[in-house]
Amino acid sequence: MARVDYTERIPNNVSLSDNRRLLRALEEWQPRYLEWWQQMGPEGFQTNEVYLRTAVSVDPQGWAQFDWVKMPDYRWGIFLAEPEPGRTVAFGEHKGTPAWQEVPGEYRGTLRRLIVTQGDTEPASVEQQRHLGRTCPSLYDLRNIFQVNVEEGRHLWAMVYLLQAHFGRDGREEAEALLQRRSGDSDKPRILGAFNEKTPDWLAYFFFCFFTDRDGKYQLASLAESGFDPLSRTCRFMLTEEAHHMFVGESGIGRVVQRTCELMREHRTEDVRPFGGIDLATIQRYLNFHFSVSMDLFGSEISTNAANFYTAGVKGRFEETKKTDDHVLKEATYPITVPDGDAVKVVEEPALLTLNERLRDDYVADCQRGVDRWNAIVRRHGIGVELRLPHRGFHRAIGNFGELRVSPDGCVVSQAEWDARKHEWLPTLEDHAFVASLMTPVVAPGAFAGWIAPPARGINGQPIEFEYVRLASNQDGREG
Ligand code: BYC
Repeated sequence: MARVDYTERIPNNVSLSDNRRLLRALEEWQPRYLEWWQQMGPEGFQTNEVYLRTAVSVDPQGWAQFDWVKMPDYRWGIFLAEPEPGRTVAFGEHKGTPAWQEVPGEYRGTLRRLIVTQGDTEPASVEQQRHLGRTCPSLYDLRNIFQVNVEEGRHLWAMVYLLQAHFGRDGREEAEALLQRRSGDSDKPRILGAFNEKTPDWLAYFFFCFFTDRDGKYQLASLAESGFDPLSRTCRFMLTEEAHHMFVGESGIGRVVQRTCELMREHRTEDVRPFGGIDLATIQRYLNFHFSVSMDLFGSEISTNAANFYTAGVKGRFEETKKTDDHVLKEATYPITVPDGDAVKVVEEPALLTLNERLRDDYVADCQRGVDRWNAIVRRHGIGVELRLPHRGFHRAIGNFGELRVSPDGCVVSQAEWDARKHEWLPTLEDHAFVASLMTPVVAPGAFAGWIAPPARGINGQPIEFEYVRLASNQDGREG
């Protein structure tokens, strides 16, 4: 069961060949997906060989096989984690009953919407990142972004499989619509805010992988608790791939910080721009932006949607099954932060209504651990500056703080003060122009752009100077 069948046109471990109708539907969708990939996937490099990992089984050990692959030939397929025998719904009003193998009629709309929202983010991120290969800081980074891109493509496959297998005609229509919407398009935008923002440069990209992919981790982990077993199994496997994306983000920013600190020490100044580095103040402003747009992805602090998802058993909490409470939460409360005049205060609200905030809290704690690791790099250089997560109310568009202006340290400020100070808090046009000026491609094996340190080690035990993307055989990647 665990092994993936690669003799099929669509690799899978769900015995697709036994279900002719579903197989046909997916085979019809496949060429349209490839068309989308050619149109909206990475610009250039489509005929270059890339050192990519592909899933060959869903076992915790050895699911990844590394090989040279041209991206359009990547074996996108359908992989579900192993079923857990006797699995039951772990929370909500169906707690303790057998997990569902088919969609319960009463939750059809809710589940469809969650799956579509999740699915929509995957192609969106590929679209947001499509131009970045042109300005890669190294072959190592180029390979990593392509790995992330093909896996986001596979995550789209994962959601499309659920739609096609379990939602009939509606599911087929949604699968088509996932290929029609476009990140940032004013007529047919992607569903969630952060996925319509631009990812203009590699600093933004690394922060996106750190903050926005981490939202992916928390949302997928909550959906992995779902009583709808196929969704749970799909998300469990997706989470193994997601870990690499966050690694790319955390190590990417870590390497930028490292390089900045080296330049600060060498030139005894905070202003490393003249030496081709990205100053910590600019890094902080980028951090503020990406953290705040990712915070919005958790929805409102008070959400009847979230309460309904939970009570229905379709979306749980992070690590639901490890928690020791009643998993029904009808009586429980949870503290949330709300605006209070020009400050904020903490109030207790019903736990069921505040599930988005609870997940956001888990997320913030995880983000903080990453920021602490970046700060350890700064400290190792004997530099007394700290990167900080801004206040949860800062620069929010969704929820209690959506209508307010809040400074990074958590004070509610007037529109006038916001306008006067936002250049201190968010990347300015000038910051973007400066970072853009550093984005010249570096493609010699083992070479790195001057604004980022090399990684500690290569991919899959290969040396750092390994030719992770073969450009020589084809000039596609280097042409304008
Ligand atoms: N932008 O009760 P509310 C990933 C809408 S990332 C726009 O506050 P709810 C990845 C909401 O839809 C993970 N609209 O929130 C990362 C609702 O609309 P309706 C993606 C927003 O419903 C990197 C209304 O506001 N997965 O995988 O409890 C690369 C009121 O909603 C936003 C998921 O999100 C927003 N930010 O929760 C690649 C999991 N926030 O009903 C991939 C599935 C809220 O009024 N989605 N709204 O039309 C969900 O669980 C929920 O839909 C949300 C929102 C958590 C997103």
